Amino acid sequence: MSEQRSGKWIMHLDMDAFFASVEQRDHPEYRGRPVIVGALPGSRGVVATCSYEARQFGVRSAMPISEAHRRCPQAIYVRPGMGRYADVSKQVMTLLSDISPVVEPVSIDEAYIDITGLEKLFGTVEKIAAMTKQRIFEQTQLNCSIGVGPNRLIAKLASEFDKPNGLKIVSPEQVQAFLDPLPVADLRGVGRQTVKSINRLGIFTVHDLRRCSQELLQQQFGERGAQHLYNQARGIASDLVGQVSERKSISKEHTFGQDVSDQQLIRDWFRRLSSEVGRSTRKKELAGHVISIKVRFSNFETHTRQQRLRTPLDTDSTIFQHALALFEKSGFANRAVRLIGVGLSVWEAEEPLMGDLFESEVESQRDKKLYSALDEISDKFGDGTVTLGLPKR
Ligand code: TTP
Ligand code: MG
Repeated sequence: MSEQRSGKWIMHLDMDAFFASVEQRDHPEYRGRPVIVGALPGSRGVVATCSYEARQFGVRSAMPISEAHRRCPQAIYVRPGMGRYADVSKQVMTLLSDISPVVEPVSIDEAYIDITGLEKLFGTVEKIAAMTKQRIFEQTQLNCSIGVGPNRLIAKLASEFDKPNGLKIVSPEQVQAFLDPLPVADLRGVGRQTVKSINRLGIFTVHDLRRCSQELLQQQFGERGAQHLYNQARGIASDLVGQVSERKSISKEHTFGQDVSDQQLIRDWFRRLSSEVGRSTRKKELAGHVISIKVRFSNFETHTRQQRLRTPLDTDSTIFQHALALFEKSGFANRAVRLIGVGLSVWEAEEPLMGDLFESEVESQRDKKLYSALDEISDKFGDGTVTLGLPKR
């Protein structure tokens, strides 16, 4: 089964209820019970994630903890133990790279793996997926869901399809039949607002979407948005898997003439460097997945800090906000600095940044226009000629 004569096999793996499962593993008394990881009841924070037992009560990631507590007061509430989660994540990623040399971690509990050609080594793709699940379980006592398909989109949808503890293979011949009954909300970059506008057109499933003319989609979602939906409805997507490479890191740095402790000045330079990084990123039609900062103190001691992002960045203000937050969080803020830098590690955006775009369509379209106008002016007159009025902190 699942013989694929040409083309690729991409596997997507995502741990089930990740933080909550680690807690249940480490605290046997939590097993089989609703566990909510995140803020504690009585605070103003949110749910990071919750066990599947808690999901039955309607609790979800990012829900205010007060709402979660209303829905499920009997749950066990725990604060995240990031160190332990990061250790497990490392274990899982290492194990994946023992199976294939081409692994792309996309978040703490999720990765794409190119398993093309590994059949000779391990047997069918079904066997490879089952072996991966088994190895992960043996090493971590945790379940994951795996999807395999001819490209990233199908692999990702397949892993979501069969959650939790799922294993779903979609061969190239099965792609259309797999996609057609799915609700459009399952597609990438289709947020709540987009679903509403699509539903208004009488489109509910991928099958409906496929029958919709490209003109109509273009009228509604612009050329890029329409193309993205059109492609997804037909299972057309990138099959490239790769680690974020240094080569594709865009960074800018500034050395001060003399050591600087003025926080406002440092902030202004972070803002300026962020704009430069943003501009280069947009020019290349890329989006950043890891943001980094570099700080050199007067004694030449140099530090870097980086953070993987849940949502790709390409606007000056978001790059600036993340860079500054990293700086402030790192406790560097009260020392005199000699150099600062901002960097984004990027890879080709496999899809336009539609999640953001469609959530507030008008605003994002305006932002895009504004940014491309700013980019043009800066190209003509040099860096730093114009910057946006970025939020003051
Ligand atoms: P997800 O893989 O999105 O969620 P999950 O693993 O908890 O559950 P699922 O079985 O549906 O995959 O995210 C992985 C971890 O990232 C999750 O365990 C906690 C963290 N996270 C947050 O902190 N905030 C969020 O809003 C989300 C979605 C996840
Ligand atoms: Mg997960």
